[in-house]
Amino acid sequence: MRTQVAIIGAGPSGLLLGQLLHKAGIDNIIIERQSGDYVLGRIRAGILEQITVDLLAEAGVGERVKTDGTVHHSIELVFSGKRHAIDVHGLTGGKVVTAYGQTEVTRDLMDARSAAGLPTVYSAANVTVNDFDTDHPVVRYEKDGQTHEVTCDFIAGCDGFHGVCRASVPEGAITEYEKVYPFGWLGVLADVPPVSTHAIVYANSERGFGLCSMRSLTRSRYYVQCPIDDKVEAWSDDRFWDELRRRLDPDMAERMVTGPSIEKSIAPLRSFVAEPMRFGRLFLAGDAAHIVPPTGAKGLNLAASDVKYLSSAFIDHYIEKSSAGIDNYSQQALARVWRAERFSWWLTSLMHQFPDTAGFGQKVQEAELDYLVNSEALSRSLAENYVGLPLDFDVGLPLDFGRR
Ligand code: RFL
Ligand code: PHB
Repeated sequence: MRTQVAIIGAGPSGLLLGQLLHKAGIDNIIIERQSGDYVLGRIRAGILEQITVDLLAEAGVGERVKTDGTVHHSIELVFSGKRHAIDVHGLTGGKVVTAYGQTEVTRDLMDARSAAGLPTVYSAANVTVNDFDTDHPVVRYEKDGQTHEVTCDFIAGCDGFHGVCRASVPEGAITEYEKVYPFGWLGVLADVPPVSTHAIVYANSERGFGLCSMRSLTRSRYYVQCPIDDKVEAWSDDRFWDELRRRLDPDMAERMVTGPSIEKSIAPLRSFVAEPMRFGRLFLAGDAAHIVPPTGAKGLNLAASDVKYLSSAFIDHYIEKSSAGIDNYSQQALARVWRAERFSWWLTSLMHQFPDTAGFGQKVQEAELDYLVNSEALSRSLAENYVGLPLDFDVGLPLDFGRR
């Protein structure tokens, strides 16, 4: 088979890229290792920047996020047993985020892809990406006992952190930056009304971090920081609810409705960036190129901004006959990636218990949080990062920035 762009991975990056390319008349195929049901079963992100919501609309799947998503105008920070609201909307000149699950984003994109009759190969085994340093890259995979070959102009590596694309780049051509955090997040999904529907709640406490999020007005997503080597089986539902309550302010702890979990898992926390994001005719996007700890809610949003840059680059190539987008892709994407890496690392450092936090470290975290909620400048910095930095920094900054 022959196509213009072969996309590896049917997570949000791959599906969104496929849809944007299709809208521009560019042929693509998606090759995914797992089954469609497996991909939809992964419970992950929940908060979308406006840029991501706008991109979904551009991809033709903007309706359900508008009707079923919940717009958040603020975020809430809990520390020293008290809750403080940050008016994100007011501090950013009217920007908001939308609570809408990654599962739903994926479902919307999958439905649109199958309605348009676009080719997706699920359950593809032993995918390999080859010859991307030539003008004729080839993707091979096995399915139903047969080997298949796709020749293409470009390969888009949208295959996540453990994918084959980044791993196929010669060692000397890539630089990796990594920070692994000494704890994990235990996440629980439950069909109970969220304790807060108007804002995500981020809690700093001497017992560790806690987070209250939502998927809908009847489905909640909550997390507690836990030791990295903890086993899910060690966390009964009762133990989880008890621990989360102890990390919140008394009012919220009292109001929180609990119930049986429908999903429970532990995720490690990591900061990671691979540079560059282009190797000849192979381009990396999303988690294949970078990981952020989930504290800033940036992973899915960064995947979306990569895909915006990459789809524009391919459109430049095929429609405008210009290589500028392709040549600039890595540098442009990495500029935004590093800003989000910094924000996610900072918020993670501020909110979690590290091995040396107890005592002095805890007091300094509380002092910084106190400064943050009482300083308009710091609150605005948090707010503008939370809603998402502009796609083009030069456009986003006032012309006299730095001279005032
Ligand atoms: P994905 O979603 O990992 O998809 C990659 C796909 O590639 C497939 N694949 C392969 N296919 C073919 N051949 C191979 N050899 C392959 N190897 C892998 C995989 O099966 C998969 O289907 O990457 P993508 O598309 O780049 O999307 C990234 C996002 O999924 C991720 O950044 C977010 O979920 C991160 N994240 C959050 N992001 C946000 O923006 N807001 C949030 O609120 C947020 N919360 C979170 C999160 C991630 C979490 N976890 C579990 C790490 C909360 C958590 C707990
Ligand atoms: C989620 O809803 O899963 C979620 C929300 C905010 C975060 C991380 C995860 O910072």
